[in-house]
Order: sequence, then C-alpha cells, then structure tokens
Amino acid sequence: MKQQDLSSGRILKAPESFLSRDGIKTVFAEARAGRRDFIRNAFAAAAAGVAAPVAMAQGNPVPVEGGDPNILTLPTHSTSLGQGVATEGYGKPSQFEANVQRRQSPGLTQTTQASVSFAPLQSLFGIVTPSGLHFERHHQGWWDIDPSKHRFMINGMVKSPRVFTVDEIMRLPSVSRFHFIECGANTAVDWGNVAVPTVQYTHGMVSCSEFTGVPLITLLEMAGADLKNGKFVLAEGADGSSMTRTIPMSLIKSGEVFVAYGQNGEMLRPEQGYPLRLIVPGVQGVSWVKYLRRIEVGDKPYATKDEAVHYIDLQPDGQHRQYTSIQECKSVVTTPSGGQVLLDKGFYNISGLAWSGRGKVKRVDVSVDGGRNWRTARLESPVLSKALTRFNIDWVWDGKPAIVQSRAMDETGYVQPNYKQLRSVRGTRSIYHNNAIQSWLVQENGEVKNVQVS
Ligand SMILES: Nc1nc2c(c(=O)[nH]1)N[C@H]1C(S)=C(S)[C@@H](COP(=O)(O)O)O[C@H]1N2
Ligand SMILES: [Mo]
Repeated sequence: MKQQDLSSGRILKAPESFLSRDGIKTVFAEARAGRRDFIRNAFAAAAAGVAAPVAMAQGNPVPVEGGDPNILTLPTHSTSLGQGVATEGYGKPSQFEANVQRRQSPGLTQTTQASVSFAPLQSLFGIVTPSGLHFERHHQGWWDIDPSKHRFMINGMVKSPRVFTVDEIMRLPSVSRFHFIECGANTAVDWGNVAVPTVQYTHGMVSCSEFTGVPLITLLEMAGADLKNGKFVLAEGADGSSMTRTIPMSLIKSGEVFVAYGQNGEMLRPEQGYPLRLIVPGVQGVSWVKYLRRIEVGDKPYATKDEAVHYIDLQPDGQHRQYTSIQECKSVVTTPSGGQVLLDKGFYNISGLAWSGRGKVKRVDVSVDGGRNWRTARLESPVLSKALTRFNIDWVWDGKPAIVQSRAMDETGYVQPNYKQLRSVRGTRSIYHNNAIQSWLVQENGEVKNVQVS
C-alpha cells in the first residue's frame, strides 16, 4: 500500500492516498498513532525517487546510500513485453489511483437513496471533472433508464404540445459547452461552523463537464411556445422524487439553457441523469433536472416543494428567500488543503478552483497569512464563462504556521466575501449558498487543517 502510494509522485497527498479506503476516520487514528514517522520515511523515499526534482529545486537532494535501486535496477516493464491492447471493454484508471474516489461526508447523515457523494477535488487537475468522479446528489436514488423508452414532453402555453424521443433530440443541431454545476448546499456544513476535514467534503459538491445537447429554445420553438406571455417553465424529472423546478424564460431565451445527452464526449452517466438532463449554466444544481421528462410553459413561478420548502434561504430577519438561483463567485485552494501533509518546507505550487454563476472569473488572489497580504494568482486557460477556472501560484513555505486562502473576483466586479462579510448580510442560520473564503491552516508539522478565521 505505502509503496503504491508513493509511486504517483505527487509531493502532497490526500489523506486517502496514505491509507486504506475506510476513509477519514482512519486518517485521524493514524495521525494519533504517530503517522509522522511514516511521513518522514515517505519523504526520504519520495525524494530519492520520483519527487527528486522537487528536492533538488530546494537545493537539497537526499542522498541514497549505494544509489537508488529504482534507477540502478531495470524494472520488468523495461525488459519485457507489456500487456496486449484491449480488444474490448472500457478503460480504467491506474490501480495506483484506486484511492481517488467519490466519498460520502463524515459530517452528514446519509440514507441510502437520498444522498450525496463528494468529488475528490484534492486529487483533480485542470477544470474537467472525470465523469466517474462527478459529485452525486439524488433525492430518490439514481436510475439507468432505457433511452428507447424515455419520452420528453413539452406542454403548457404552446401551440402544439410535443413528445420527443431521445433519438429525435439527437437529430437536432447541438451545442457543446463546459459548465460547472454546484449544489446550493455545497459548503453548507461549514456555514454552521462544523469543520469537515477535507476539501472533498467542504467543496466537493461542485463539478465541471463538457455537456452536449440541444438549446431548450429550439425545442420550445418547435412546439410553438408562447414566448411573449410564457415567462417561466417548469422542468420535471422522471425519477420518483418528482424533482420539479421553475426556470425563468429570460435564461432560456438567452440560448444558454440546453437539454443535454452528452457529458465529456460520451453519453451522460446514469448518476448524472442519463439519457436527458437540463443544463442551466450558473444556476444552483437542483435546477439541473436529471432524467428530464417534461417542460411546461407557464406565466408565473410554480412554487413546487423543491422551491417552497427546500432550497430556501433563511434571512437574519426570519424571512425565507425563495428562488436564489445564481451561484455567486467562489473559489477554494485544493492544494494544500485539509488532510494533506506538506512533507518539508520549501517550494510548493498552490493550486485551486474558482467559478462564478455570473460569467467569467476575472482574478483570484491568494493569501498565506490569513488574509493580511494578498498576491494575484495565474489563471490557467481556458477561462470560460460559468465554468470552473484553475489558478496556480508559487509559494515557498518557511515551515512556520500559515493560513492559506483564495479570494475570487468575477467579470461583474463581485468579490468573494469572507465569513464575517457573508454573515453580516445572510445571518448565521442559513444552509445554502455559502460562498465564503475558505481557510486552510498549515501547521508546523506540515499537517493541513480546516479552520475559520474572521
Ligand atoms: N430528477 C432529478 N434531478 C435532480 C436531482 C434529483 O434528485 N432528481 N437532484 C438535483 C440536485 S439537488 C443537484 S445538486 C443536482 C446534482 O447533480 P449530479 O448528481 O449530476 O451531481 O441534480 C439535481 N437534479
Ligand atoms: Mo442540490
């Protein structure tokens, strides 16, 4: 196990990488049981092998007595035939990456079907979430629906109600676009001051994919929808949760909302709503109705259970805010992040993700002293509207305690708030739409912890 984990060559490891799949409890048990020895050993081995460039960048290569056997002894893969090409089947990640998984949060009560699994943000690069690691939120469990039996209906304020098969949808002109989807409840547990241990659990209800499908406006026009008096649509899923959400017609007219069948170059995954799902860029995840079976055109909001009882924001004055749809600008450092361990002082690449439901991310600043000083990070291309954006910035850790934060700004000029600013507007009893600045405390022993400052 330990040997396997080192081979991925990353200088920072998510706790899961060090450990069995039992998850986070084991992490803390091992930490208490003196895991630091292991980390030291791991560092020596890593520095001798795959992580050598890092050690050398610090001008501090770790000599290995008698030479490094990983260099001196030719491995089997260099001296004999490899495995044959797969004649059929679906490719899988390396066996050494088996710990990179979606996980259920230790901070949440789970039932089998009404549940959440979080994406392992600490292990991902770039902006695309591999489909098999996309977070999941099901109100009633997921289904693998036979596409030949699935029907999609448009009715309400339309001249001719229509029913489409999936094949009929796939014949129409399509678009492919990268967008993030974030559950309105992402980072909800931290709002209540509960510090879940890793970025997977604080922010892992966000994912980003390239989705392919047909603009909803095209389908509405085909049904002769009344686009003048029709101010809203109701989107309905085919699963037993009766997931129904109101979407304003203005968003649909902009051409941004589409009925997707594709995700990252292949058909949607069943967990993501195969065979059809609504894509509502910038809007909270609950409106991205999966297993989409019906769109009804109407002239007022529908106030369904999922928008009158659930997904409402309790304000400081005791009123509930309905229809908070846009996910405001937000960011998080994914490396270093909670549960990871910095192996030694020296150079590190601070990396993270930023996004805004209002357009493109314009700038991300990073602080390593709890928000006193800020430096502007590099935004990596592509920077796309309503998609995850990757940022990176250099950091030389002096081995002293540090508080790492990121603060994003979007193209509207909106700046991500800290907790104090957020609570002054939203109070302390809210659950949804926490976009506050996240703080990670790097301790002297290298262990990184979730903390709240300000
Ligand atoms: N039909 C249907 N659509 C649904 C849901 C659901 O349970 N059923 N969950 C919603 C919620 S609350 C979220 S956050 C997203 C989650 O999408 P994902 O599971 O693809 O990540 O789907 C939304 N659409
Ligand atoms: Mo959600």
